Amino acid sequence: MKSGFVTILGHPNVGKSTILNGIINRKISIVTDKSQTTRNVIKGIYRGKDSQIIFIDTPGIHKPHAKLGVEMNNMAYSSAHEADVNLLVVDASKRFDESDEFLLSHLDINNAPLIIVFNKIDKARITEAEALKAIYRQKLPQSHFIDTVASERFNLEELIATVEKLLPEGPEYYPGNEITDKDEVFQIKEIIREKVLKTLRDEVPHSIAIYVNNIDWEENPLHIHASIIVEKDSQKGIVIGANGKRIKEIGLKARKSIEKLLDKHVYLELFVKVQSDWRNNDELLEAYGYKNKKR
Ligand SMILES: Nc1nc2c(ncn2[C@@H]2O[C@H](COP(=O)(O)OP(=O)(O)OP(=O)(O)O)[C@@H](O)[C@H]2O)c(=O)[nH]1
Ligand SMILES: [Mg+2]
Repeated sequence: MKSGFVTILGHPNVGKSTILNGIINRKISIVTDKSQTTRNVIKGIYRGKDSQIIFIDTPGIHKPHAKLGVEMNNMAYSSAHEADVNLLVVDASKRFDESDEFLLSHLDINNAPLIIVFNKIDKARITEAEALKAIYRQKLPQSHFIDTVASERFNLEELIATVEKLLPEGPEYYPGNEITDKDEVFQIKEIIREKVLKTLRDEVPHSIAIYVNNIDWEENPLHIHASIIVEKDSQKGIVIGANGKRIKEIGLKARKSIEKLLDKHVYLELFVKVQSDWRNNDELLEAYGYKNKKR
């Protein structure tokens, strides 16, 4: 069988997680309209007729402003280095600029085949998309090209077929039927974070982390006690909202999604906690699950 590891790389907000979810046909990586939504490496296991492909969603590569961003970029770089095939996802509706140069100069693809995925072609003008492709063709002449609209699942089958052709013969890395490497606690945290991101605007989302204090798996309803971490008192007020309205809304939406995930009734208790400058604190980065393990 054809098998291997395929890393999904690119800038924030280009549609990497949407591609992963579309390929696996389940929402295993959260998606929002905000940049830097994904903060971890998330595997999705695709099983074809005669293939097994482990797609790896990564945080969007960007110029980091805090240690968290450095960790996030490093997760993407090291996943790229270890892949059998890499996907570089670009937003086809955007022009090539210095941030793309930054990304290309940092890419460490270790000679693995590269597919450049021109996503969001629904938003792009044909002439501009062609100009963008000409630039990539010149900079990365060995790479393969494909157009997609991940949010509509357009051309994802084609993308999978292209990957299959480039993969080596190999073993079935995951013989069971799991579709992701992430456990339920991780998924619960991500659901809560997604609801916070979708409820808040502007700069606050980047300052948020979720910490699960306790889950009582024996209780019915299942009792989850989690904290929304922010960096400043003012952000705490924003998350809570007037008369606690916003945190109630976050809690309600998160509870419904978690119940769907676990197929159980859930009692979700949310607290907001200030941890100043946690994004630059090694210990807290580790506690919140954002520290790279040394390989
Ligand atoms: N119009 C359009 N929107 C898309 C397409 N694919 C994804 N989106 C939207 O683009 C936004 C970002 O998608 P994500 O999948 O979260 O992007 P990402 O690359 O994972 O972003 P980070 O996790 O921040 O690195 C979301 O609002 C998606 O719904 C597409 O093909 N066309
Ligand atoms: Mg993402």
